[in-house]
Parts: sequence; structure tokens; C-alpha cells
Amino acid sequence: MSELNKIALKIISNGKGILAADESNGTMTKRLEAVNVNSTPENRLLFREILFSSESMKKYIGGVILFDETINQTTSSGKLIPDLISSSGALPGIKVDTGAKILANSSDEKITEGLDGLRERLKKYYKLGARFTKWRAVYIITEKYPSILAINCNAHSLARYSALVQESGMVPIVEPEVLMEGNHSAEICFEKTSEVIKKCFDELILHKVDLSGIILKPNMILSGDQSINKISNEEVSYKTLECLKNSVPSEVPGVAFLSGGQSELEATKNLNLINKNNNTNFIMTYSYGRALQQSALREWSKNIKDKVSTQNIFNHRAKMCSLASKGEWSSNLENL
Ligand code: 5MM
Repeated sequence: MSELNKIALKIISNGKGILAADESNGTMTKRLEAVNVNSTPENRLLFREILFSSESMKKYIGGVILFDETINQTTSSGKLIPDLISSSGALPGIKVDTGAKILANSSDEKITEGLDGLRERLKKYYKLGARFTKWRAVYIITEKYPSILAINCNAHSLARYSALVQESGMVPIVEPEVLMEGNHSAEICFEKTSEVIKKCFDELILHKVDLSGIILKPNMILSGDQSINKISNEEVSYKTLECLKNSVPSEVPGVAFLSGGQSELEATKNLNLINKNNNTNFIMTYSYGRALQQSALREWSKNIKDKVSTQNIFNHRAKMCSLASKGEWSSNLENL
């Protein structure tokens, strides 16, 4: 078993998943302003410190993805954020892409940037304690998109990123996110997601990435948020499993889904069914941002000094996701 494979398994095994707390300052500002809290570095730290010091970190969170600002911050008691995370047994991770920018010659689409100077930045993050990283590529579904151009160049960047990350001794999370926005059917989501993921693996293999030392972070197979033909949670699980079975090489240790705008409950329900019906050898867990933090953020905004109530909500959500990652969740457990 390689070192990278061990790190990947430590993050996603035994009912653990990933807390995606890597919102860039722009996204975090939107989240905080939506609940009437000022987006200052102090407030961003305060909320995150409350989450990272909660009890559930020990049992349910194997890794936390941080943004550059957060990995460099120090808690109120003088602890470095990566040390706070490690003290609970979880691994600190870092988002290393610098964002999705307009793709030249296909201006409705995006290409994720951040390769320039990446090798040097990785060294710095490793020294700060990071043991895994994240890079997110985004794809839209419309009649003509995602284009071959967007599929190919994002896959190429994900592969170059992954190779550099492994060279620096860290596990790359490979996140190709096919967005939920639109009126497309689940069948189209299945077709496009399969195409995107297959191309990513073609490139990862070409770049000699050790597939046993990565974590795939895909979207689930869902109909578009504007679609009138919604599919059942059971169908989501079958379609998602079929897609991954056909497009992910067997060496990959596991999949940690993004929630992509699903409600906390939907993201939990779907993950639970995916695990109940799991006919693959992949670990299937969560790497949720909104679906782990939404209710906690709402609670915290009522009184930003009230650590206990916020942690109670977060602990509950993390426990529900953990149960779902073992196929052991049921709706009656939701009553706090
Ligand atoms: C935590 O949100 C991340 C947002 O990053 P940007 O601020 O740079 O857009 C995002 O990459 C996130 O990790 C994934 O999309 C998963 O989050 P959700 O909320 O979809 O589970």
C-alpha cells in the first residue's frame, strides 16, 4: 500500500468524510451576507473555528478542505488552524486552484486556473501541515455544452495538478463538477458526467498519476434544478452507481461526493441509498460544503458568540452524513 493510498483511506474510511470549508472569500461573503453577518477575516475564522473544534470532528470528519486565508489563521487560543484540525485526528487539506475563469473561444464555459507556480505553493502548504489538496473544474449542461474543448482542457489541468500534488507527497482530490443548473434530464446528466469523468481518467493515466492515491469528488446524477421530470432518490442512487462503475478505474480507493446545491436532507438521503445499493468496490462518502454547514451557519448567525448551539447542529449533520456513508441513515434519526 503506497503512502498516498494510506492518506486517501484515512480521510474517507470508517464512516468518515470531508468537510469542504474552502469557500473563497467571495463565496464566503455571499454565504455570510445571506445570514446578515459581516464577512470579515475575524468572522470567517470564528465560524470555522467553531466547526473545527466540535466533537464530530473526531468521529465523522477525516479531512477538512481549507482556503488559503484559513490555513494561515490562528485560533483565539493561539493554535494554528491546521494544528486544530490535526488534534481531532482529521487531516488538513487545501484548495489550490485559483478559480474558474472564462474559457477562450467558448466564453459561456469555464477553465480552472492555478497551475503557474503550483509546485512552489504546494511545498509551502505541505510545510503548513496540508496532506491533501483540491482542484475543482466546472461544466455546464445546455444543448451545446459541455463542449469537447471544455472537457479536454479541464481534464488536462486536473491531471497536471494531480501529478504535481502527488510529487509533493499529498493526495489530490479530483473534482469535476457537472452543475445541476438547467432543465436537462437525469439521462443527460448521466451521459455528460460519464463523458467528463472518462476524459479526466484518460488524462490522469497519461500523466502517470497513481490512481490509488487520489480521491474523486464528483456530482451525483440528478435531473437539472429546472427540470420538470425529477427522478426518485432510488433512481439517483442507481444512475450514480452505474455512471461511476463504468467510468472510474478500479484502482481508485474512493469517491467523496459534492452536494452541489442539494438540501442537507436530499444530499444525505441520496448518499445513504448510494451506499445501500453500492455494487462497486469504491468507498462512497461525502465531501460536502453547503450540505454540512447550512443549518449550522443559520444557527450561528442568530448569535455569533453561541458556540454550543452551532456545534450541536453541526455535530448532528455530520453524524447523519456519516451514517449515510455506511447506508445506515433513516429519516427518523433526523429528529435532534
Ligand atoms: C466549499 O465550496 C467550494 C467553493 O469554492 P469557491 O468559493 O472557490 O467557488 C466548492 O468547491 C466545494 O468544495 C464543492 O463545490 C462542494 O461544495 P458543495 O456545497 O457543492 O457540497
